[in-house]
Formats: sequence, structure tokens, C-alpha cells
Amino acid sequence: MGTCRQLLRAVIMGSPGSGKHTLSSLIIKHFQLKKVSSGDLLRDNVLRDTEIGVLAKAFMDQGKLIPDDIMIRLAFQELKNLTQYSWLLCGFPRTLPQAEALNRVHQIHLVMNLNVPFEVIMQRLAARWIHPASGRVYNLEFSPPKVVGVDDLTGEPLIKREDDRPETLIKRLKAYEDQTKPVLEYYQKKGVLETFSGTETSNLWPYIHACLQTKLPQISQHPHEEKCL
Ligand code: G5P
Ligand code: MG
Repeated sequence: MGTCRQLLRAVIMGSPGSGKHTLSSLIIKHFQLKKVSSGDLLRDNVLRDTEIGVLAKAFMDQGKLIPDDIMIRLAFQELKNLTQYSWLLCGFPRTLPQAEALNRVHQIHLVMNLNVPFEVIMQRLAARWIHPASGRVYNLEFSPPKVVGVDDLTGEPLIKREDDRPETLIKRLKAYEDQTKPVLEYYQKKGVLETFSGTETSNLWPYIHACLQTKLPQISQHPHEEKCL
């Protein structure tokens, strides 16, 4: 009844393949907020062959994080356009310098950490296919395309992500352990960390939904709309 809500500044974290994209896509379908995904921003730059894209590709293909100064600049550039919206950062920050840089500009209210077992991650990423132009993500077991190998909306071919090859994936998981886990501790100390543990996105979603329900206005839902994340 006419309450003026504070804009939410939220982050979703979790290891490669933990379901950040899948859950943040569900979140923006149900709640009024904007999503900024660092991985999508980078892949978009790679696709457009920009200066950042060329540089980022070299790091991404090796399963390494791209340098903080570049990532911070790219993320802040996006956030500048979203000052009047609630937002959700997906995949940023994932080093302590990134978290500290963000903290100097924005107070983060909520960090949702997805905790999914290692074996589940390996299985999921082996079955992942993406539509590079839109960033749409499929999984042969969990959310298959209507026609194998083809994007549901455009009919264009799906591809494997270069960095989902097992040897690169192992490096990404190591980078996560070494560089991103400390960010979880950083937010734990600030008292804003909520961890959601499980093996299925559908089991985590009700808890995430309940957590956000108290913090954000909802979007009314049409049934049959949760495919093609
Ligand atoms: P990204 O793009 O941020 P990652 O490695 O953090 O990449 P990734 O692999 O994109 O994370 P995700 O988004 O957490 O995973 O997971 P997802 O795509 O939603 O789900 C994975 C698969 O499982 C999908 O096929 C999905 O359909 C399926 N799935 C989901 N739920 C279920 C389920 O319940 N059951 C089943 N069976 N399947 C399910 O970063 C990429 C690179 O960009 C650079 C780095 O080089 C990084 O390696 N980068 C940064 N560098 C520096 N700083 C930053 N902040 C950076 N951000 C990105
Ligand atoms: Mg992702």
C-alpha cells in the first residue's frame, strides 16, 4: 500500500555450472529487476570481436579469469545505465579486488550462493549447449531444445562453449576455489550471504523465490513460460 521499496542490489554466485544463468533467468521472469551477467557481457564482446573480446577470449579459453581492471570497467559501464532499477549481478564480482571495487560504489544487500556438488557440475556441463547470439542455454537432459542442435526461437545452430571442454573446466573450477571462494567469506562477514545447497535447480528455486519475495515486487506469471532459459 504505497510503500516505497529500496532498490535491491543483489549478486548470484556459485561455481561454474552451478546454475547461475538458469536461476537468474528464472528470477528476472518472476521479479522486477535487471540482470547483468559478466560471462554474457564477455561472450558478447568475443562475438563482436571488440578489443575487450579479443583479449577476454584468450583468458576464457584457458579457463582463467580475465584481469580485474577490465572486468570492473565492463561491469560498471553496464551498471551506470541501471541506477533507477533493482539489479542482480551474475558472475561478478569473483575476486576480492572486484568485490572491494563494487563495495566502494554500491552497498550489496543480498548475495545468493549456489552450492552444487562437483560430480553434478561435470555431468551438467557435458550436456550443455548454447545459442551464442542470445546467450540462451540448453541442456540435453534438463532443458533440451525442441529440435536437437537448434535454437528454439531463431532456428540457428547451437554450439558447445569452448571453455566447457573437460581440461578447461578443471581450470575454471580451480580458479573458482582459489579466487572466488574468498569473495564468499567477504560477504559472509558483511552478513549478506545466503547459501542454497542442492543438486537440482528445481529444488533450489522455491527457497530463492521465498528469499526474494520479501525484497522485490513480482511480475505476474503466464503459465507454460519456464522453458528456454
Ligand atoms: P561465466 O559465463 O560466468 P561460469 O563458469 O561461472 O561462467 P557457467 O558455466 O556459465 O558459470 P552457470 O551459469 O552457473 O555456469 O550454470 P548454467 O549455465 O545455468 O547451468 C549449467 C548447465 O546445467 C546448463 O546446461 C543448464 O541448462 C543445466 N542445468 C541447470 N540446472 C539443472 C538441473 O537442475 N539439472 C540438470 N540436469 N541440469 C541443469 O564465466 C565464463 C568465463 O568468463 C570469464 C572467466 O574467464 C570465466 O571462466 N569471467 C570473468 N573473469 C573475471 N572476472 C569475472 N567477474 C568474470 N566473469 C566471467
Ligand atoms: Mg553462466
